[in-house]
Amino acid sequence: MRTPIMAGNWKMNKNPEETQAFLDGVKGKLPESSKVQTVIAAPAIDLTTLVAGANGTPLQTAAENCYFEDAGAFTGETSPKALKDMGLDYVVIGHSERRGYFHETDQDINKKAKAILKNGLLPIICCGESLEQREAGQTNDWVASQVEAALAGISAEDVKNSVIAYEPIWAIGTGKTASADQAQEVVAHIRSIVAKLYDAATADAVRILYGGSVKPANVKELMAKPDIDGGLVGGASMDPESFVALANYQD
Ligand code: G2H
Repeated sequence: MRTPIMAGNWKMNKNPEETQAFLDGVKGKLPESSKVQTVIAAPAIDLTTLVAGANGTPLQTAAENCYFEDAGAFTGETSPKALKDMGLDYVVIGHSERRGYFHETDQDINKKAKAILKNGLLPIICCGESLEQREAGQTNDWVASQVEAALAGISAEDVKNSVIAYEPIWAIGTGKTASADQAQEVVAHIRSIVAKLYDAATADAVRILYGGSVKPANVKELMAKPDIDGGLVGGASMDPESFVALANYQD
């Protein structure tokens, strides 16, 4: 049995003061982590506030990116070791916005995943196809190649604890959600790729989220699908009431 995860991804939104207001808004309203794990991924400048406010609550914390070296002359980058020292739980890597706007490659994402795991954090590895790729019938092959590259050289044990997020680029921030059937189809395909690369036990354990315009109105239908283990939610994760509704989708 895989524990569901509802993860917010604030992207480049909110300052520390707004982060604190969000934490005050969700306080006491999130499910126990044995029922649904809740995670917020926030900008680096908000992480001190986020970690302090989440301490002692079920909320877990994530960075939205990091570098693959622990320290050194890498101006402007964030150390995975420092994130671990601060008390973070997860790091989102390979989001299509990072791949697209900041030219991150599959190789970068693989190095980041290894650095994150080495430091005792867990990666949330994003993958997903563009509209052109979907229309050309390339979705499954493309997503498989992204997952295979991201996981290269990572042990089955580490993969079992990691999280993969399927985010079709055409559904991100557009209001256009993939239908629950479309999401299930690709998420099941990703699980079959993990089974091929590792084994059935690893594929059975890894949590695979869907992301792309998830909101309280569509979360139940998505979460009813057998292979979808949660959501990576942008726009609808920023308002405390909306995030509380998403986290309590089972009620
Ligand atoms: C996809 C998602 C969060 P949104 O990027 O990762 O954003 O829910 O706004 O489509």
